[in-house]
Amino acid sequence: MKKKMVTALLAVSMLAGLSAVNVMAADDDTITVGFSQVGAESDWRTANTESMKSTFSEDNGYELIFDDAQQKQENQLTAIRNFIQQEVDYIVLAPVTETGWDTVLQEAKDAGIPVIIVDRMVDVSDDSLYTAWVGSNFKLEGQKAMAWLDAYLEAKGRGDEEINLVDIQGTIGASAQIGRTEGLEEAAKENGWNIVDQQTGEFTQAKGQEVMESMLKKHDNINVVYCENDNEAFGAIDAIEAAGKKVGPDGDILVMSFDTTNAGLTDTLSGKIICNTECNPLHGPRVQEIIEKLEAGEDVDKIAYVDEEMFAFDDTVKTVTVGDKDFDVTAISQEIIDGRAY
Ligand code: GYE
Repeated sequence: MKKKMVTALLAVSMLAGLSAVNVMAADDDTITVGFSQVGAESDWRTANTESMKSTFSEDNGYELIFDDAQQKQENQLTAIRNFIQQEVDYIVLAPVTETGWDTVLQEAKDAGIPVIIVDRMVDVSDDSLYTAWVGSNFKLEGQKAMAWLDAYLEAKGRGDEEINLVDIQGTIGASAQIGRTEGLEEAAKENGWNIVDQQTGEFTQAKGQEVMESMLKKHDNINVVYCENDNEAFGAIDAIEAAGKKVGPDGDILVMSFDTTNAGLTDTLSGKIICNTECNPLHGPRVQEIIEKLEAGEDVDKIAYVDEEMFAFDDTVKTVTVGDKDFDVTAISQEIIDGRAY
């Protein structure tokens, strides 16, 4: 760990007549974590960053080197190489997209630095290039959302209607996009729904709005907008309302979303977002647990999925089934929103 710094501190402390042993001990206890974060594109991401920063605090015995890659993989590659040079104890990577990590993760492995992947996955030829991954089952999220839509339309007597969906996708190539898009496409096929348009909104409100505006100009028959995160939904809702259409249970268009951030659930309470499938961003303590186990020489799970909930505007649909598993759907209330951590 930061050998040059320890040497420098030793020299200074010896000159000052301090105990070199104390300096060594203090430095040895601190665990240095380099965290390469995707960016700050969404409310989800902000909550994720806060979770990491509050967990890997000085008070908790960590030194966190935080790098915001501004949604660019090349920035993440640079950050990881800097972490290796700084001889951090652990590298934590929230990868923007799945591919393109083999070389830099091999460099980390050669340097003997364990890499923990959070949130989205990496697609590497050799799984030993990372120690552990923790995040969400994005395909399952999409499947749950679609099972909800199927049950909702059925309950509203619209089971036999022609249904036209548009998909505002996340960052193309990100696990959250890949899984949620897959969940939608498979369900559309099964149920005979039309996906009339599909474009990326880059997980941002501004792009979500822009994409929705262009879709509304091209199609006058949209029944459902499937937004792959809350911020895209905020932009889409603005665009729909600006075009003179109404969102919500009694409106022209149903907006669906993922993340269940505070603002997202507030829009769910009003029905602007009809169904919101949780994606939990509070990964700080989960990564900390992995690091603590590694420090203690214990085994860690290679892959760990987080349990997630579902919220809807009302209780029309109380449970959904995906495969052989049932998932509860909670009708959102202000009390629930106030009691949540993000
Ligand atoms: O849904 C979105 C964020 O990868 C799960 O990234 C994450 C996604 C999340 O920008 O809001």
